[in-house]
Order: sequence, then structure tokens, then C-alpha cells
Amino acid sequence: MEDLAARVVAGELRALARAATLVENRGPQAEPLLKALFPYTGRAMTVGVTGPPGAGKSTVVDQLVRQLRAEGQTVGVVAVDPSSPFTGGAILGDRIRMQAHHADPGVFIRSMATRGALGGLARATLDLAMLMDAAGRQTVLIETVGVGQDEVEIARLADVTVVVLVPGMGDDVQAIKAGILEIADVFVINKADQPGAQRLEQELRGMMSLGSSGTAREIPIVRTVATTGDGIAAAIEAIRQVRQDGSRPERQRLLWRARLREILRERLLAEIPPAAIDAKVEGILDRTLDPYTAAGELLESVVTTNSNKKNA
Ligand SMILES: Nc1nc2c(ncn2[C@@H]2O[C@H](COP(=O)(O)OP(=O)(O)O)[C@@H](O)[C@H]2O)c(=O)[nH]1
Ligand SMILES: [Mg+2]
Repeated sequence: MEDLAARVVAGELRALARAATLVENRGPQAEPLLKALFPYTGRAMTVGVTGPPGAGKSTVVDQLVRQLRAEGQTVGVVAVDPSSPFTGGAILGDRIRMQAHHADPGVFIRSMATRGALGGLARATLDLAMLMDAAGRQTVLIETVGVGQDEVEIARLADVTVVVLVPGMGDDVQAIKAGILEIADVFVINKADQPGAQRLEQELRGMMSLGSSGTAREIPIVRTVATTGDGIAAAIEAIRQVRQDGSRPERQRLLWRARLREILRERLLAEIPPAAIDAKVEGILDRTLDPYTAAGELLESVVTTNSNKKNA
């Protein structure tokens, strides 16, 4: 493991690929590896790219990669593919786009299916991003579909969150507006070659000036045509500006608070045998036990078990 970690840190591509598989599969080797790599993380610029399906997120990401590569930067990409059959076409498109970078060792791409396991997905995604960071990738792009809470959360925990929208969404903007103003650092209006970009921009500016809960902030809006690359340079400039202005320390605090809680939750649950939970459920069903007392007792049993272990 030490050896694999050392090879990842040295930027060895094959080691990175192997480590990524270990992390994705969440086997027993994942944790020691992540532990060994942690001191080498925190250097990359991580960028979350989120937005509705079909908005052009993957196309935007692909163009960002091209531009960053042209500058000589090394790049990592984590794409979270919804496993829904309806988006199967999009995944195929992603595969084809990825092929274009296949021969370039400066681009490391991993795509993950959501497999319905929500909490685990967020963790695996962020762990993968950390891995690429430790391997010295200068920029790590994380593409998620901005629908589920979990996916939005992933994007939000990056250094910079880009929300990709498209003209002609009409009421959809209203529908998602509560969430996006909170998480967006940069708005990309993609498919600006189609009618309605101007109107969407006005809507977004209107929303910003209303400033939900009085926290009006100026979020940069960039128009792009990802299929041609138009506007991508401006998008990168906006992303870098946000990172420089830096809500980074606060973001990092938020990130680690959330992740530590998640690890704790996972560990705590792992300490409780499923049979013990089932036994409590029986009691709750026949009303001899209430769920609050049940939870208290289970928690108590973890504490007792651990103090016994210590004393043994
Ligand atoms: N007209 C136009 N089509 C685009 C643009 N960007 C992406 N597309 C197309 O929109 C479709 C969905 O793009 P994709 O990147 O897979 O969207 P994602 O689901 O958000 O990742 C594809 O057919 C793209 O070629 C754009 O700027 N203009
Ligand atoms: Mg996509």
C-alpha cells in the first residue's frame, strides 16, 4: 500500500488507475491508501460542474480540459453518470468524448455510475477527486447532474461550483432557483447559439438582485457554445477569479465538517449489528418499544462495547 501511494504521489498513471479502482470499490484497501495520500492533497483546484441533464455539462467539461491542456496543465475528471436508462445516450456521448483524451497522459478521467447508492456516491466521488489531487493533477473537474441533493452537494463541495444552464428552460429556472443561487459561483449559459440566452441572463440577474434572504451576491455569468468552444476561455477566467477571491478556507471547513460527520455516521452504523437493529424494530412494531428509546439503547450498546474493548 505504501508503495502504491508513493507511486500515485509520483504521478504514475497506472498506479493512479489502480488506486482509483480500489477507491471506487471501497474495499478494505481503500482507507489505508487514502490515509497515506491525504498529506499530499489540497493543492489542486477543484471545480464542480452541475446542471440539468442535457445542458451540455460534459461538452463544457471537455472544452475546459482542452483549454487547460493547451496551457500545459494536468487535469483530472470525475464524471458521475446517472445510471438511468433515459440518459444512456449521454453516457455514450461521454465515452466518445473521453476517447479523444485517451492518448493524453495529462488527462485522467473516471466516470462512475450512481448505482442508487447516494451517500456512498458522494464519498466515492470526493475520494476520487482527492486521489487525483494527491497525484498532482493541477485541476480536478467534477461533473454531476444537478438534480439529486447528493449530486448538488458534491458539486458544492468543490473549490468553485459552476452551474450550467441552457436557454429555453422557462419555468425550470424558477423551479431550481432556490437551490442554484446558493451553490453557484459561476453561471454558464451554454447553448448560447440557441435563442433565449439574453432572456435567461436577465432572469438570473433578476434573481440575484432579489437576493434570497438578503444575501445578494454578484455571480458571474458566462455564455458559451460548448460545441465550438466559444466562451470557454471566459469561463476559465471567471472560475479562476472566484478561486482567487477565495471563499476557500470557509468552503474547506464546510467540506470537512460534512465529510467527518459522514465518516462518523458510517462507522457508528458499522458498529451496530443489523440483527440488533432488527430486534429493536420488532419491539417498535408491537409497540413495546418506542424508536427513540431504541436508538438510545443501540447507541449505548456501542459505547459499552467500546469501553469493554478498551478495558479488556
Ligand atoms: N447547440 C448546442 N448544442 C450543444 C452545446 N453544448 C452541448 N450541446 C449538445 O447537447 C447535447 C447534450 O450535451 P452533454 O454535454 O452530453 O450534456 P450533459 O448531459 O449536460 O452532460 C449533446 O448533443 C451536445 O452536443 C451548445 O453549446 N450548443
Ligand atoms: Mg454529461
